[in-house]
Amino acid sequence: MTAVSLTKTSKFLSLVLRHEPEAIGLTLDANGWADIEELIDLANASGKPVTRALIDEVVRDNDKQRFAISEDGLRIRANQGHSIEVDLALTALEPPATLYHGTATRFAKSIRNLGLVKQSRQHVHLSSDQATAIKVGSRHGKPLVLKIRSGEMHARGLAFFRSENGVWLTDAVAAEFIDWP
Ligand code: HQG
Repeated sequence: MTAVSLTKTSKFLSLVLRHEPEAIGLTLDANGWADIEELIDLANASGKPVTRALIDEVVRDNDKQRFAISEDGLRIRANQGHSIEVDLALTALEPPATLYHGTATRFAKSIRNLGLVKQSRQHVHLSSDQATAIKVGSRHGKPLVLKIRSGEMHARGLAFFRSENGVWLTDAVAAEFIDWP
């Protein structure tokens, strides 16, 4: 399969599995799973040429492992990044002492005032390494990497989760837990 069709399919899956299943009339269950056959039928009916082989390839080769297929092979969901409410049934975990958040310099002032807030997503996303944080931040402009004192937050009772694809998630990060470069 060409890289272009894989990227297009990945973007399409992100749209319907994280943000707008209704765009093709799809329904997700409470845990964010969609029936793969139904997704393919609805996608094709709305003019998106998606096949099972293409989906399997995207899930297998996706650089960030954005999607997971259920053990029975019948269902698919996004591992994180939802704006619609789904329960990923993640277990709270102790985070490393430090995590990183990649953002853009233009958000600095507001972050200093408000801390990190989840905006349209279900969580604030944090990375375990700086290189990933730079990539995440670059999507928004000139990257700015903030160090988050996650160990201290956890000690204060704030919950952390890690998605299937290794992204750390938390509800919010108060300004006091952020170290600036
Ligand atoms: C910023 C991608 C102003 C925040 C990535 C970020 C990630 C504030 C933006 C995943 C703020 C939200 C998520 C405040 C936070 N004032 N700006 N108080 N608090 N922000 O896209 O973390 O490729 O919703 O810094 O790899 O950039 O989609 O979140 O810049 O894992 O799989 O508000 O999306 O994954 O932007 O990215 P986003 P994000 P995928």
